[in-house]
Amino acid sequence: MYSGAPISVPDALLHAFVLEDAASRGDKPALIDGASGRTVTYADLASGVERVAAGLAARGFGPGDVFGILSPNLPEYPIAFHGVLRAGGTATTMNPLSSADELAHQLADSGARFLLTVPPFLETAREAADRAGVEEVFVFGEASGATPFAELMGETSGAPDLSGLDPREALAALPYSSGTTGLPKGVMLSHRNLVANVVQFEAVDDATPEDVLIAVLPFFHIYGMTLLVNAALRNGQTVVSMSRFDLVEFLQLMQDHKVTKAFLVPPILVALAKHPLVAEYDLSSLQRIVSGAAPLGEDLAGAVHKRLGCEVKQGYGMTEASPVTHFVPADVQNWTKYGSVGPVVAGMDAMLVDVDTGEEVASGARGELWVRGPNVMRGYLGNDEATAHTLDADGWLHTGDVAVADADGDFTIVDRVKELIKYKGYQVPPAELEALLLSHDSIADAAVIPVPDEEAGEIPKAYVVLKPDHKMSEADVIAFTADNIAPYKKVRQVAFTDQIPKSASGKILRRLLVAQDRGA
Ligand code: 4UV
Repeated sequence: MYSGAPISVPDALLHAFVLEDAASRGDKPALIDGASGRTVTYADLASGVERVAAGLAARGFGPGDVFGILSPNLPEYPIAFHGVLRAGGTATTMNPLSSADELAHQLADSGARFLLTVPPFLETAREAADRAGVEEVFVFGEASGATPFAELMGETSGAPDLSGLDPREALAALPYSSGTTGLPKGVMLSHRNLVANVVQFEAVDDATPEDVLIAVLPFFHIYGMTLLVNAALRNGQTVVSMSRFDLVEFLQLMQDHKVTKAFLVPPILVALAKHPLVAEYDLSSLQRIVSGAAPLGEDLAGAVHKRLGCEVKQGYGMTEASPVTHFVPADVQNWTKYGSVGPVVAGMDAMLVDVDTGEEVASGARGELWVRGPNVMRGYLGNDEATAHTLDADGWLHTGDVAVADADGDFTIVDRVKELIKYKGYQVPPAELEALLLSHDSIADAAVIPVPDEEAGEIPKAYVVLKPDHKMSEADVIAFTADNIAPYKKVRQVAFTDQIPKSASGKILRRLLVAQDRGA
């Protein structure tokens, strides 16, 4: 077993912990909209959160209630997120690329009472909200058919007394993750889980209020939520937000705002290593790039370091762990173990376990990574079976990732035993695509596996069995998935076959299919 240094987690609610020093930071910019330069100061943030909470309380929203946020990164996003928490409620953060079906599922499953979106997504949001029985839809700005977010912020006082709320029990966030198997599920993260992960991250980070971060990773995903919203705002950093990735805009913002630290995913490092435009910008302020959410090639990391001259380090985590469990500490100099995600963070235990026997493996051997600590979720919402499958009685979270640890206690992720596909760091659950494919009139059976891809990391490939006398082309299958789910989840390769390999109990033999595909 590997154990991080002990930590003490304050008994605080997340918004109170994150915003502890916000009001006293006054006019210092907390968030800047990359596209327009619109700024939310720390004072705006502190007062905005109180106003949102007061407006929600006036609408009878409070502890036990869920609020959906469906928005790209905007400087006001953290005001909404922490405002919901300050009202005693839970935020379920949603991927803006989702289809109406996906949104309706998340809204209904989480029992969301309210939904906040932006005008361009309102039509899809409204459809999903109506289907899921959401009571009121808000928009940043204005659009017909929704209440302006500004209306929620009309009251300056009236935020409730939350002294009765237990940070260990109350849920702060409910992001969705497919975990090791099946469809996306609500990950119950308590205030304590998320406070703990900020403390754990701070123990390995060297944040200062002089730091400027670029927020190109989405705030709705746990990587952005914890590092770019919670840790950054707790530490008085300035966050430059981007609502979508565009390489030119990204480079321009890094240069103009003198960004010091960048949390990224491997596909952006591919662009930084290779794209000719990168040479035209002055990125000398950049001290460190952290890559996470998907495997980072050693050569790629080395190439980025060589080209930009900044540190390149990795973090590793998952939604179910709030998310950070491994991180290369900021105080480690001249780090060149580019393939490694570093040691387990403070306050956590980690163990590598033989997948077949459940026994701890010998030092240096591969095993499934299990982690345990105060940042591990309370469970999946309304799904005890999936919770029991992932969290064991001793509190170990079975990550579904295979890792090795070296003599220094630095871990390297080498494989994945769970079903998940990661497209550019985004979750693509094969079970969701398989269920969709099976709903097509011409498809008798289907299985979806990851195929390596240089830019995206992995892409989903469908093996499809057609019904007798039915015809579909590869393009038909791809178009059918593209029409029904978020664009990043669509099937990108198709193979037609006579039979999907399955176990006696009917489970798809994914490893066999992957091996056959690699040999094909
Ligand atoms: O649940 P999720 O979508 O969560 C994430 C979280 C990424 C983070 C978190 C904290 C960090 O400091 C950081 O750098 C990145 O993506 O997906 C979880 C799965 O993503 C894969 C792995 O399969 C997880 O179970 N994954 C995440 N980070 C890495 C990774 C990595 N560095 N290398 C390989 N796979």
